[in-house]
Amino acid sequence: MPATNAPTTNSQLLNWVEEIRAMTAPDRVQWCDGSADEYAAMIQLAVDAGLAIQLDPAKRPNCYLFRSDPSDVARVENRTYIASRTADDAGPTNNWIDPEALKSTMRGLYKGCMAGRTMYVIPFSMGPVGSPIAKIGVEITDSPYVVANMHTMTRVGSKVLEVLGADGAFVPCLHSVGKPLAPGEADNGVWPCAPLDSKYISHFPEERTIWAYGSGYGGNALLGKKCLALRIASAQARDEGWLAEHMLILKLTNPQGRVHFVAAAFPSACGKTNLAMLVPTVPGWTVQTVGDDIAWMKFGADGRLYAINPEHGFFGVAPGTSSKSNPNAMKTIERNTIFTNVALTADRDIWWEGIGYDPPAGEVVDWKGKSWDRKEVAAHANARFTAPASQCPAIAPEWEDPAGVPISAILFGGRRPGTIPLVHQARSWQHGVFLGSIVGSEVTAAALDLQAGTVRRDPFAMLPFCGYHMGDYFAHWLRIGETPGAKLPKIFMVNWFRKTADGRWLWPGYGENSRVLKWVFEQCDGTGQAVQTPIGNMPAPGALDAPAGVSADDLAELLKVDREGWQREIADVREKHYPKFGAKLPKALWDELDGLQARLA
Ligand code: GTP
Ligand code: SPV
Ligand code: MN
Repeated sequence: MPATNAPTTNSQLLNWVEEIRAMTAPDRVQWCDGSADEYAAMIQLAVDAGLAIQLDPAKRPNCYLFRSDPSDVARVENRTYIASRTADDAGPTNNWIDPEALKSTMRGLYKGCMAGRTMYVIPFSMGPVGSPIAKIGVEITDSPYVVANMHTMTRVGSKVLEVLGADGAFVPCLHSVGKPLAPGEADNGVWPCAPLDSKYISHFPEERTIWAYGSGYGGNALLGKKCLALRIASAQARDEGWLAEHMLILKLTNPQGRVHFVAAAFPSACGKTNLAMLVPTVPGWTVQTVGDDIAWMKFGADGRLYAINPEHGFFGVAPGTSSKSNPNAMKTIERNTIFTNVALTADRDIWWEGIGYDPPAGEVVDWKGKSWDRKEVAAHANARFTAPASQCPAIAPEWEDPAGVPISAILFGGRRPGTIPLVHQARSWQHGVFLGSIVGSEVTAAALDLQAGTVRRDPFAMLPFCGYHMGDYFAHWLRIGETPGAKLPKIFMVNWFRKTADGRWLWPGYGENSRVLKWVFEQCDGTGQAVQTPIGNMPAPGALDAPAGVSADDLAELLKVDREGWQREIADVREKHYPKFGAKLPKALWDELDGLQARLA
């Protein structure tokens, strides 16, 4: 069946759809229009296939629970490929396979892989439809779960095809769960996916093309997010002089009504959603959300960096989300939300570790679909909610402004039990790039194949998301700082995750992080009280007051320069981290490392 009834005359798109149809052999092709009816139909298909459960509509209207296969619960970093023409363009931190060899392997997998299924064609926009910074992608998938999630996470629909027109360009995003159905076979309650070693999340940066196979989960399958808006967009941003980053964007307003916008890069499951939706404990201050995961930043005519959130929803970590830690997220997910791998209560509601209350009486069904034994976790550590950004009570009025918001400060951070203080400010853009380049974090459950808890370097929180050689990426950031007429954001490093030797959190985090945001704001305004230290500016004594439960000693520990810790940090960067990048590690960063060492001596 050629692409009849196709709602487009774009011949490139029509040809591509036909090529993929012929290769994957679906039973039928359906062009998605992004309508509420279509969303409902996708959910109904999943319910009928035993893959989704409706939650109590009185408590949680239009909300559904999905349980994925235990082998398919997070991004798979060691099955993710940057297949640029040469291995050197992918660099030492990406997996590389020759693009022709990879395509040949994957064509073998794709052959007939949609048998028994419908092939959906999803035209979507990252960024407001028609905005000059938005990018159009078209995802082909055989998963109704993916279609429904794409409705929430991106802007899907006929309007996108109108903007695309007869000859507009789009990023082709091919996805299959990799589980063809034999005649008469149905999913029958079993989450469809392929075994780990035939999963591929592949990127062809020069061609701006994505091929994903075998996983139905999150960033592996919702291809607008990490694949397009970060890996492909980062390569495009390098070529065109802008930035595609793993950053939240928030609007910070002081009691006098003055505003600064802040972007922050923390590795996966290290607090972006929580900071973006924060309810300040400091009286009179307000935080509003522009985005919680991705920022595209370009210079405006005034020389400032303007950021847009290319997404349309939140794919947020469920465990740890409570009315106390993140009331805005809890309100966002009251309706129209897909929950994946959380626990189900007897009253047909959701539950997870750290939700802030005990489950009601009766059986709790864990994320694997078994009666919860109360020994293992009820919700998977990377269980997530998919909810429309527009439902967030704290959403900033500017969140869909195609012009973006001017960024005053950029924060870098990660989970570091020691050494890295609560906050310090880079001495310059170049020093800030150095701080971004050495970001380290304890690994979280957001990636399937890594040992949670060990510290790894995750430069700019982009290690799994940079679509090219990370040494070139550092150089790109340095070049951005040399843009003539640029009024650059100030750069800070923060760490909410300090622990005592006996494992107690030194800092309460969440809403109390507003104390740090206040100091950042004041540094941007020139009214902050700071002391110069060998590592950069830090809050002067009294400039940042301790929240309840944080003793003066704790605060001193949080804000001290740990010279021994930094010596170990420098040695690790010098011996293990920077050498990975070889000749592509910009000399300016070695200079920053030497400078830091000299100042600490
Ligand atoms: P991705 O969506 O994977 O990119 O993650 P994210 O960076 O948006 O992380 P998120 O805000 O969802 O937080 C992940 C986990 O960290 C949750 O379990 C949070 O409860 C916890 N967390 C977030 N902020 C803080 C904080 O300030 N302190 C502490 N101790 N935990 C936090
Ligand atoms: C992350 O892992 O950083 C996420 C979730 O934001 S996923 O979209 O699955 O990559
Ligand atoms: Mn993320």
